[in-house]
Amino acid sequence: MLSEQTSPNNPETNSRPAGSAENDAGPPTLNDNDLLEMYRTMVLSRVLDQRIWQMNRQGRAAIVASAQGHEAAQVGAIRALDPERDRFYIYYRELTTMLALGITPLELLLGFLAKDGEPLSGARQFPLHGAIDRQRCDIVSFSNVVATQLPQAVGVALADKMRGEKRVTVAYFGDGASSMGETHEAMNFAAIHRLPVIFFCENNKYAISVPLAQQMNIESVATRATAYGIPGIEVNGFDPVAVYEAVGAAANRALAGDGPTLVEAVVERFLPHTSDDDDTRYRPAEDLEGIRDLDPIPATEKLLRASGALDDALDQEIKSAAQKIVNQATEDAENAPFPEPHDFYDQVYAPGSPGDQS
Ligand SMILES: Cc1ncc(C[n+]2csc(CCOP(=O)(O)OP(=O)(O)O)c2C)c(N)n1
Repeated sequence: MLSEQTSPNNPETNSRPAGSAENDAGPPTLNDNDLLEMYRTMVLSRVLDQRIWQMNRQGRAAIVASAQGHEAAQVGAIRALDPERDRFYIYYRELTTMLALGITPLELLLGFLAKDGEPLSGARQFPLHGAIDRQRCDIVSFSNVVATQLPQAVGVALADKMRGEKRVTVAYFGDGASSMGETHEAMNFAAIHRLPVIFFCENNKYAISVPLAQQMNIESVATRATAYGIPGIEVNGFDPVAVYEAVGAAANRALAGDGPTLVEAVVERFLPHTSDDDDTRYRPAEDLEGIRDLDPIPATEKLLRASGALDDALDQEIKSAAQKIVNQATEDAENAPFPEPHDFYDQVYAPGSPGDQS
């Protein structure tokens, strides 16, 4: 099923190449059941995100960078990848990505409440930071210093190429991060060595309070790809199918040895930068009203209803199941203990290494 939506930056097409792709074979076509599953994840992500935001306002949860508005882009990208094979160098706004990779709402909430059992850092880091190892899937987020994850992703992709391992590494980042020096170095190096990397930019048009026009003299982040001689694809990030197709083609290129691709998913940030930010100081209220009309969750619901894959009863079931899962996870996370002081270094030093104090 193909979406009727068009790109906010480019009303002509859903995706637009800025460079040339030698191997632009797309991924398998999605059917209604695939889209229904993606819709479930998007609904769950929205309910969980709203809960975390609410708990922050009640003083119960730490800082949160909301993924509201980014759900379709994140779920579409993961659908085109293989959680067991690929590597995910995420940034702080990846709640839907984490759910789509199989991290549970409880595990995510444990991080926001700094409770024991959180899988990325043992709840010793900023929420969604740390790493999960290969036994589950390779998720890495060492810090929120903007753009540092790009050279890290490129380094690990180089290692995979040298070892002859067939994996795709995805580096996630925002439009603001695309203006950083690390981004230039990472894309340049990955292009020269034809590394199996997807640079996945979620362009929500703001870097905290700085709008796009004040961080770059171009309209589309994807056009940066031309400078490195790699394909750059701008895609409507409110359309999960369009994102799936763009990322699937990029993954095929990477696995075929044709090198990196820059995929720019154009999205909107529905909430302030983080729960510590007040966007009323820099963002006009009308701007927010307009973008809410493009919300990808009702849009996907509409598509599924139009194709007959979703009716009132099923939609109700999906929405109440999400609410139930999040309610249970909230209760379990609140009842979970805080970590013990003695295992503070467990996530820092490898067992048996000089710093190991276990
Ligand atoms: C090197 C560096 N400079 C500044 C910051 C403060 N900072 C945190 S997030 C952010 C904006 C990033 O915007 P963008 O990359 O567009 O991602 P978004 O948060 O909009 O998803 C900034 C400037 C930082 N973390 N690291």
